Amino acid sequence: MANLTHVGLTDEQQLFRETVRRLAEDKVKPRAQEIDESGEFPWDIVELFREYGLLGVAMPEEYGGGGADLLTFCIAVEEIARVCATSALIIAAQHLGAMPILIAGNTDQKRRYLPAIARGERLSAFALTEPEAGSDAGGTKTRAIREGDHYRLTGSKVFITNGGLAKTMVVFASTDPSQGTRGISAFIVELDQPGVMVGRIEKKMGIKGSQTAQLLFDNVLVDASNRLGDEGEGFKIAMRTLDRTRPGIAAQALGIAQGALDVALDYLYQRQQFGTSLSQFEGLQFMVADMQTQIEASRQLLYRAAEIIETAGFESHASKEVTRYSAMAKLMCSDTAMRVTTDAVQLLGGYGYIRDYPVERMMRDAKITQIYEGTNQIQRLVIFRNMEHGGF
Ligand code: COS
Repeated sequence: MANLTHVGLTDEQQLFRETVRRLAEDKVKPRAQEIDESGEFPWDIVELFREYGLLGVAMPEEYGGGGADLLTFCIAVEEIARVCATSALIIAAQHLGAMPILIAGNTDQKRRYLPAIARGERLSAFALTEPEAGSDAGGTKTRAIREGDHYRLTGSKVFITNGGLAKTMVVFASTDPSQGTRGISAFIVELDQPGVMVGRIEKKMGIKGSQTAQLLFDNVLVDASNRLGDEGEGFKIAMRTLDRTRPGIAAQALGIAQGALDVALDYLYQRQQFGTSLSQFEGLQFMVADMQTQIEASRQLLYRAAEIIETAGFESHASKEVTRYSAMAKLMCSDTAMRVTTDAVQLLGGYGYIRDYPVERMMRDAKITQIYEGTNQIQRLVIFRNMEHGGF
């Protein structure tokens, strides 16, 4: 196995990386192409991750999770994404669905919902995006109207990862449209509640084994005890969630990039043209050197972001540093993934463009990392808004 040592990682984190690398190589990699071609959600991979405790790796031990830090979580996602982006997304999406409950849930809500998610018995989902509220998440039209001790929820959500598969979801809805972002509230909703319906299942360019669905809510009665935080706190809960989960997408992107570089490098040494190995051509050496440099710079930014966010903890109030680093890591890692996978396809030439080699899949998978959990245009906006002016 290649040297997996990285500056700043603890022995435990190094060991964890090696363990996940082995699992990814032995059990996930052989499934990656099949998952992409069939487009079917890989329940066998869910089972595998459940067995290895990867679905709740960074959730608190008291709720059945592995209690690992965010950096360790990122390493898990990175190593799985190196061989299969769809499989890595299963871990990241589970983390995303649980995060609003971890951040804003009361003890009863945490006890009721987190253990099944952390142990991987139930998948979870984060339902924020709507047909007309994508980047403008504050434009949420789904309504939740209070009626006694419950809310009546009506509206629709789109592009929901694990939509229709996740038994537990956090749905964002407006309880007071006159208040804009301050009128949005968050609710824990279960898939089998009357009035919850699964709409379109999207056909996608990449991450094909991941189910992306439209969810419809038709007069769904949600108990008031399932509201997370106070009325009107939903938007901030969503933003604080994304601050803590965008590094997971960055890790997915980083893993895809590393996977593509590893394939390209092997090809460079194996392939002969003009009577010599491709590795002898300086033009290609320069390409690979740039790929490696971009990946390592992205990795260092992501690992630093993970440490900063970990230190801030779940309970902390909005911190400009947390928000900025989270967005910077997501921006840089996903842009790196797109560049590196595109270059990997180029390096493999005709072979890069056909399905026998995994780099065209990696290139298709990389694209979504520049889009979901906030487009990279939104990340730039978030970074600028959270810069310290006049400080260091
Ligand atoms: N943590 C805590 N609070 C935050 C926050 C954060 N990271 N970011 C914003 N807020 C707060 C603001 O402080 C503000 O609070 P007050 O009402 O008390 O002033 C409130 O939230 C509204 O913030 P803002 O005015 O910045 O909201 P905007 O409507 O301008 O939206 C963006 C901000 C664009 C950053 C937000 O809508 C966004 O992140 N969009 C992308 C959504 C996304 O990632 N979608 C993907 C879904 S998951 S696949």
